[in-house]
Amino acid sequence: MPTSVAALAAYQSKDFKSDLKPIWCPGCGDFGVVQAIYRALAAIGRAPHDIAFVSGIGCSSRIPGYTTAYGFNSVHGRALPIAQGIKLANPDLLVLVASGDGDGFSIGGGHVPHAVRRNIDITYIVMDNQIYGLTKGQLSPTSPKGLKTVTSEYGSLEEPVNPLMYMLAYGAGFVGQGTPADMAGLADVIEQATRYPGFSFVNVQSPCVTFGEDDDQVKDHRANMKSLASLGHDPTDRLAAMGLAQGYGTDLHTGIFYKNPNPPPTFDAQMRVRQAELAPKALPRERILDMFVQR
Ligand SMILES: Cc1ncc(C[n+]2csc(CCOP(=O)(O)OP(=O)(O)O)c2C)c(N)n1
Ligand code: SF4
Repeated sequence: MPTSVAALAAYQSKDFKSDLKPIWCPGCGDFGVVQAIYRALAAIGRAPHDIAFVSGIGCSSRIPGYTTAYGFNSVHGRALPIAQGIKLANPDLLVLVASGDGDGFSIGGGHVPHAVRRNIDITYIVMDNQIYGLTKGQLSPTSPKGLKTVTSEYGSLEEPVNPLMYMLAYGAGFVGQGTPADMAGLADVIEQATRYPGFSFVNVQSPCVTFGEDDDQVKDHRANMKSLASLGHDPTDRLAAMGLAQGYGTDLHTGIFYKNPNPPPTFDAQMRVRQAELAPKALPRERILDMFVQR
């Protein structure tokens, strides 16, 4: 749905900025990501109190606190189940999740396929800085092979996870990527992901300037990024998306890898239908309370 003039007039980026001052290291990519999120939310035009923003634990997981939406800086690796619960409890909320690559693909990795296949309408934004930032620079699941960190003194021997392939292979209906080096492009991908009716994923190459591979990553991104649109990529072609996603780690493709042109019904929508069907047969309130009374 195109951004309506009324929605643009209703909210501006500053309406989503909280009074908390970010405590990220100067130059951290997450500064740019939160700005892109403000822009995307303003374009969507929903009120801050209509939005729930959930995160796990990590530098990136501070993001909800820097917005005026309802926020829940929860438990390391558990943002997805909490966000799904919130959406099911109140399907009218717009639910976003902020995570790090460690939070999302290491400790929380087991939740990812189930969130994708369940297809609850939430947007999962992962700040993929290829390192554990908050805990001072340990190897993460997306760290490149050979990376020297405090837990890989002689260089990592492990192949990194490819988050783009991961999500496409699990069947995510929307998979995009961006970088704070292209703020407008990143805001657009986040906006489109949020508008997608179903589980959507945005991988953000958000540099950790303190523990990352080098501290000039934003400059490198600017020099090397290539928009998928400029390559003529058709975002409805899932196999072509997988082909391009294989470049993760070497190519910096930005934009939409895949957007299902025929989104299937979401879990939350199906649940509403089921509830409506079952409503006449629902147990009376007294009977339900009775079931929970200790005997
Ligand atoms: C159950 C649990 N295990 C470990 C930790 C320690 N811990 C906090 S954040 C973190 C990793 C942070 O890395 P990432 O998720 O990539 O986020 P970043 O800080 O890089 O944004 C770890 C291991 C924790 N808080 N809770
Ligand atoms: S440690 Fe890295 S990810 Fe964390 S705030 Fe500093 S630069 Fe950002």
